[in-house]
Amino acid sequence: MIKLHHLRIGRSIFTVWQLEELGAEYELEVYTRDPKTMRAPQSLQQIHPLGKSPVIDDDGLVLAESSAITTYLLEKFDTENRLAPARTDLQDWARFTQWLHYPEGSVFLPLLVKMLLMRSDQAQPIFEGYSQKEIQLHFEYIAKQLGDSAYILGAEFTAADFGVAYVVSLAQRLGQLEAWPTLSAYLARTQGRPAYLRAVTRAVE
Ligand SMILES: N[C@@H](CCC(=O)N[C@@H](CS)C(=O)NCC(=O)O)C(=O)O
Repeated sequence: MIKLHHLRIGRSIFTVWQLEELGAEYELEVYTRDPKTMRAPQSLQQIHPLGKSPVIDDDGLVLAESSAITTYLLEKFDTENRLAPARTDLQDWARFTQWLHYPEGSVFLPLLVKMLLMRSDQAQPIFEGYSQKEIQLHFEYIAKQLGDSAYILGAEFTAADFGVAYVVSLAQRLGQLEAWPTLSAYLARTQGRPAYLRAVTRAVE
């Protein structure tokens, strides 16, 4: 059975959610952050050298990186392509792949810079300018892609929504969503899904 090493609070709740959407059987090992440094405990490094979460262990395969985990779980459990387009339509599949990797690859960094600035008591105009400009750029892009659609690739929920919802939820935690009603509504919609609610209950978030 898959074991998910889940660090509270962070992006691995989105992997719990994925396991719930897929109806997979899984076990959770829960870790808590150091309250002073907010870093993961050393014990996570015994699971994977980077000491970060999410990490899954599936019958000896120890896998890190949320998007790689998403891809693996889709290959293993989404045999009927409920959460991702089949590769027979290469263009649809490529579009899906772009949205799968985009949150972690592009949106997370300016949000992380913003988070660090909020924890700092020194003015950092270069970093402040960078993060504000990039957050604006990415949120405009995401809001335009959403348009009137319920989910990032249209009317149907797909696995690309896990990562997008994660960065939007991080933005909400950082107080960056006020100017973005489309993104707030999207977050409420994704987090209202029964599988998300089950994930939060199971992980005691
Ligand atoms: N690129 C990785 C990032 C993993 C990551 O940084 N996870 C955070 C939790 S959101 C973490 O473990 N932080 C604890 C630490 O760095 O000490 C992914 O997508 O899984």
